Amino acid sequence: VNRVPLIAGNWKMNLDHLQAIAFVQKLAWSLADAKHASADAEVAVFPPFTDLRSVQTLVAADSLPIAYGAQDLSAHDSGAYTGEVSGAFLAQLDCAYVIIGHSERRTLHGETDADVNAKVLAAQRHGLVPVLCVGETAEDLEQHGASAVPVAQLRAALEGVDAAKEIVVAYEPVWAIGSGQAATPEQAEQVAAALRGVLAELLGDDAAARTRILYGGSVKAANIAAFMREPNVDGALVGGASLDIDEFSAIVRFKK
Ligand code: G2H
Repeated sequence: VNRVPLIAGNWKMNLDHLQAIAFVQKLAWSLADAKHASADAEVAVFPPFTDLRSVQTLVAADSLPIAYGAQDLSAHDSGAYTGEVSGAFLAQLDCAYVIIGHSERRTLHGETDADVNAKVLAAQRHGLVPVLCVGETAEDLEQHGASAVPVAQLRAALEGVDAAKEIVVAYEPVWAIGSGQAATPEQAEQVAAALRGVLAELLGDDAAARTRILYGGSVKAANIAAFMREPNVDGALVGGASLDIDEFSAIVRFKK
């Protein structure tokens, strides 16, 4: 199976409205710029909720080759959930993707494996592709090795999931997030291979072969190619380096 690489920029709570618009325009120019090599990857950005409408308008106006999604969604479809955003609303904004279970949500907002599972199911109900984040802390790594916690998180998140619907998995070791200390490509490959094994077991061989597994955690232009050379790594979820247009443009143009 030929998996199209996905380079996803997770802006987190960064870039205000004007910066967001400027960034998407610059990214579109960069992708179209014939002076540079073409990007062989699908490119996606994940702005704050408040800029999804603007990004939708920009992308639709010029049919820009930029996918986008939200950084979170509610597990519920509608109702008395003050401050929450439904997958139905994200679908109306033509979001293709939604990040679910990022370690910052798990750690800072107490999201459990059950919450993450409910959100994955909610995303699929509304036709959104979940970008499901799993990863171990430094303590988990020391106590259980690299794969145990991500594998357990993936199993929990996939409960009741429809194998026919697309899902993206992002392996993000918590110790590598925003730390400048990325995992080695070999570490990422080892866990990605274990995650693909779980996908095969729970969703079947076809779904496992189709599913893109991203690496995330201190990805930058200087290290993206090494990750992409690993057979089970199909792209990257990029945080800090996705906020710099030159850096992100270089990342999406990685050459193995
Ligand atoms: C991990 C990653 C993006 P960074 O959070 O999801 O961020 O690239 O800044 O480590």
